[in-house]
Amino acid sequence: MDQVAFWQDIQARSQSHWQRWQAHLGAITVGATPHLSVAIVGRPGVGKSTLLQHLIHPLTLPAGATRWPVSVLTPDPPILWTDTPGWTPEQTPVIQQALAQADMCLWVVTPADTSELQALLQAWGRPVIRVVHWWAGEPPLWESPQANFIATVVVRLFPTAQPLRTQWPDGRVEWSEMTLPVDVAALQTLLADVLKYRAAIACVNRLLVMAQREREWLDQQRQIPVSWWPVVIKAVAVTLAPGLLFKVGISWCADLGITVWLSRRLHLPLTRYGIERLVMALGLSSGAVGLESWFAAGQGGFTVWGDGFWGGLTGYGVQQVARAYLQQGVVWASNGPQDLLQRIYRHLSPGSWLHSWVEHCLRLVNNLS
Ligand SMILES: Nc1nc2c(ncn2[C@@H]2O[C@H](COP(=O)(O)OP(=O)(O)OP(=O)(O)O)[C@@H](O)[C@H]2O)c(=O)[nH]1
Ligand SMILES: [Mg+2]
Repeated sequence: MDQVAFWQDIQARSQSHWQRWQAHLGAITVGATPHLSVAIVGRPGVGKSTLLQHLIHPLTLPAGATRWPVSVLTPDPPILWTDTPGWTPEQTPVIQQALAQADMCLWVVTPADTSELQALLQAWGRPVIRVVHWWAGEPPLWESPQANFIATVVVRLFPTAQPLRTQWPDGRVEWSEMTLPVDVAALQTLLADVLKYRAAIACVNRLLVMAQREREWLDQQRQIPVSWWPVVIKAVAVTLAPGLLFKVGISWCADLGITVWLSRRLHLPLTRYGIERLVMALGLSSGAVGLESWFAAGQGGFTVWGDGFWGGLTGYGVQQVARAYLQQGVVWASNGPQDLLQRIYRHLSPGSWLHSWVEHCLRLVNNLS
């Protein structure tokens, strides 16, 4: 399958998954536009607005804008740039809002910057380019990019004076000063390269959001308490059933009924994923009822209490197993975000930033589970 067909296939599958669960997952805006959406974040005064001004030249940022975030759309490259205020606790909601809509971000830092934002951007999960604003001293050294930090580039945002050492053939050494011009070329080249993967970035970002929303939805369902009436009905039915075979049969049917009823109650489908564990649980449940009934046969009143107790206990256990099975079925169904991310991961060649980024995304969504 060629690259375009591969991404179209993943896109179509994720779309059908989202449409199916739209009512629970809500609208997903990331990756929905034809342009790449890039947010610029960083601590106050690191040079975010200056950088953006260079990148959008000859356009200019709306002057005197009081409402953050500020966005500018450039037709070539087709990017929606969003400037954010300096990162302080009071500004966090505005910055989070800009990040929620962005496909990727430029994190502007100075060589002396501490990395308190790193953890936050890592949890955000979408691609981050670390932009080092360098204006004095030795050129900074940075560790190679990893996870969702896909690259580090050094830029000069203001003309910078640099000492120049000249050594003549007769041994004289002279020091003078030269001025290094503004330089954002490396970042522009990198962004042009990243733009080629626009479809892939949009696709992975959507899957990431989908997986996070799905987890929230399933967590809400986990709060729904176990229902007692199926437990009681099963306990009574098993107790009243005449003979061992009848008890086992009724237990099996009741467990199956509980599973189907739970699927309706939680709005989760019966899928093939993990069905063997469900079947095993149903088998164990009915087996336990049969075994108890066989042991207790001839023990009089104990049989009644024992049947009722085992019937109820296994009904409760089956509810728990069926709930886990139904939730896993959504997350891991053939078009579920986890499964699609894994497919993308297997498709990409190791060593590329896309590959290590998708690996990071998988780690994020697996930790969510
Ligand atoms: N090296 C150098 N730095 C400058 C020069 N002029 C301004 N700066 C500093 O560069 C930083 C960049 O300013 P901005 O681009 O407004 O920074 P910002 O990140 O948008 O700031 P906030 O929006 O307030 O968070 C500021 O801290 C200025 O003090 C200059 O000529 N040379
Ligand atoms: Mg600014």
